[in-house]
Amino acid sequence: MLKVVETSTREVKSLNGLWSFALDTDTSSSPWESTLPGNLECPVPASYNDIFPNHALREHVGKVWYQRLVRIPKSWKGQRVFIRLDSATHEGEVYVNDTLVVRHVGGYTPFEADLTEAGVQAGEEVRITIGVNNILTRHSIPPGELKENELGRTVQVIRHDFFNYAGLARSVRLYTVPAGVRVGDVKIVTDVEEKGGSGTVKFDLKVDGGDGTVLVKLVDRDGKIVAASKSCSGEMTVSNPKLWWPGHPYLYRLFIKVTSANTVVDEYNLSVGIRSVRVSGTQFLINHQPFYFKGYGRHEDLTVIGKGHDNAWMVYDFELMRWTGANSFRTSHYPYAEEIYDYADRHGWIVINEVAAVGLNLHLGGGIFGKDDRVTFSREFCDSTTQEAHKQAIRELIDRDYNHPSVVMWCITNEPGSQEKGAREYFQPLVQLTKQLDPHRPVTFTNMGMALPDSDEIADLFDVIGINRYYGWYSETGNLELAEKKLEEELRRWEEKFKRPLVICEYGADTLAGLHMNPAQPWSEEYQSEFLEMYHRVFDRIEAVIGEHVWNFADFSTGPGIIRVDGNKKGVFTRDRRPKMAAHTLRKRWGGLWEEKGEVG
Ligand code: GCB
Repeated sequence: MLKVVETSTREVKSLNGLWSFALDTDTSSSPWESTLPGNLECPVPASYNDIFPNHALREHVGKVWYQRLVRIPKSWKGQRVFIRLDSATHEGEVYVNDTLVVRHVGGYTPFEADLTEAGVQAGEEVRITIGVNNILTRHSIPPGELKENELGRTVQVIRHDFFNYAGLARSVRLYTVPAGVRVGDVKIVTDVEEKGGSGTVKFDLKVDGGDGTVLVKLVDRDGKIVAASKSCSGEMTVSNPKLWWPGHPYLYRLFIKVTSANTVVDEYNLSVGIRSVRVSGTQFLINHQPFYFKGYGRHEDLTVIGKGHDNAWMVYDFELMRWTGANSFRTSHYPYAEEIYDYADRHGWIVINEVAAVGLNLHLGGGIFGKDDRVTFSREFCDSTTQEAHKQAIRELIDRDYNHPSVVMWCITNEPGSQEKGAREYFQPLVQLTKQLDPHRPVTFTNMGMALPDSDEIADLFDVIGINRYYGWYSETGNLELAEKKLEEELRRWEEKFKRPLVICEYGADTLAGLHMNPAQPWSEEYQSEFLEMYHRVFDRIEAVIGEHVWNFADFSTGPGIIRVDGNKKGVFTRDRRPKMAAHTLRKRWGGLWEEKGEVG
């Protein structure tokens, strides 16, 4: 699916703003046929849960409805008009007047519908109604289950440690494409010669709606054409390219023009960063140089708007990460808003891009999710239908984010029950699919503490092993001396057995901002700092460790639970982004504020 851009042949209209809003329990069986009842309004983009100080809305299980009247611009006559939702969590259905135009399952990837096919005319006013369902089942990604409680009420059981925010948390837009011949898709792969000297940009264009002549130009930031082609697919060589480096990105632009009967019928363009990514032995190489990941596991999580995308907070978060000296992050535990990857491309951030496959694990420790006697990868929980949904989530993520230079690796699951019977059968086809869809990027997963080097069934399938560990927190609580010994012993076993790069994708301790203790005790700012310092000592002793992502960048909202006080408090920053002592500890280690040297075309 093409990213939405404005060009001489394509226009965009944002539908962000206030929409009428109602719960399914308050609406008729076909709410799209008339005006929604009541007078609630909900902003888009935003999760709806925290907008209303009301249990019924915050803990709603099922569908909600958004509705608004939209005028299709008169000037759009003769164009094809699409509606595009950047996400609807976890399932969306869109009606234009009384017609269902699209239904989509999967809460963190975009979908769209051709409104022209539904008979929509330029100049007309239409009623757009969007149903959004937040239910997670064992066949969804992420999986969950519905249960009935003793009051006969349906409750949503989730198996992940973040609040089940839902709604339209990202942009909704209308856009046009030419009615006839037009660019349908474009995929870019770049590479860099080992000795420098030249780079290559492979491109693969799809032209829809008939035959046209194509012109593809790669242009540098001064507007100079550095390579051009008249084919739909091919490889362009750029001599002495300006490379896209972490912290020092350079973006070219690829301009695509489609001509038919001597007239330009479509124009499209996108940014291209020339860089290579490879794994060699225990190293992760970007442009043939070893790269060390410093940064965070994060969440899309803000007060009031939940997982809503907001540009002010986005820039602030990137600036805070840069202030600590971080160079990278993981989109734990789902694909983030597209604006975040565009920003990362322009500012040289490295992204480990994660599929929303979290909670494929019935036996996770820590007491967070309770006890369960079932086998995770079996007919009882994650079965072949779940696996199909998981494949679809991988396809949609790779399709959406293939062209981002910032994305260096796909993470196809977080902390599955990878020591369990059936895990290998479940994951092998998923790794295969990922590599088939993108043979150029390494694939990883994050392993959890119950699947050790000798019991994990899947680690050898991956190019890089992501490891989440909590010695000194969930075990050896308060005893960093013993935690240090155990952590080192275990990491050495991973290194010896798998001889490939290890990225520590999570390590952290819940910390109450403002709580100080001497000597340091769990929950205090001192303990979080000493905990991180202990992990860093161990990482520095182990060659295969090529990255450290602290859990978490900021405190975040979770479901209720006896080990969560107003959410998860492992943030280096509070939920409103005030630094804890750990932020200063990380600045010392990571070098603090780095200078931005981006050159963006
Ligand atoms: C984990 C999970 C993450 C949790 C974290 C914690 O291993 O991957 O989602 O939030 O632990 O704090 O318990």
